[in-house]
Amino acid sequence: MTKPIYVLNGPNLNRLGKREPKIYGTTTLAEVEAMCRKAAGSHPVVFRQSNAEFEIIGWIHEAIDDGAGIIINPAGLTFTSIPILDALKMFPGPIIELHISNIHRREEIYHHSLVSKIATTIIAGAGARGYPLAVTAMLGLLADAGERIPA
Ligand code: DHK
Repeated sequence: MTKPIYVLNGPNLNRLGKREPKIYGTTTLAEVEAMCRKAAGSHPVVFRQSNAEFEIIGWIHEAIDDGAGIIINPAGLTFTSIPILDALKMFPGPIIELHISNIHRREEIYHHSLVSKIATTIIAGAGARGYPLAVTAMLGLLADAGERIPA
């Protein structure tokens, strides 16, 4: 059984498409999910979004037991959530931190990611295209680690 790639999204990302389009673009979260599934091909994907920290932590715990890799855009929780960092520290597989915008070109409050302290790699500033990019990178990381990647 191929363990899925978990794609987890934090607060306000449910509003993609309408949320500050000059920063986040006009792609909706549903369209992002479709992009991820297309990029994953036959590899299973669990795609979720929540505005609640506890739900994201619960999904990380689920991934610890059942997931191959985690792609996470914690959104605003990126900079504040030690519980999310602590949960990610328990995950044995690759972690890709993802941001639609380049957080380092934005206001100071967005410059200090807690998640970067554990992430295998970081993708920021590629817009919504960063998501399929992250899935492709994750498939490569899993292949490198010897995880079975369907042809
Ligand atoms: C999304 C958010 O909601 C912000 O809080 C982050 C991130 C940036 C993004 O670019 O995807 O700072």
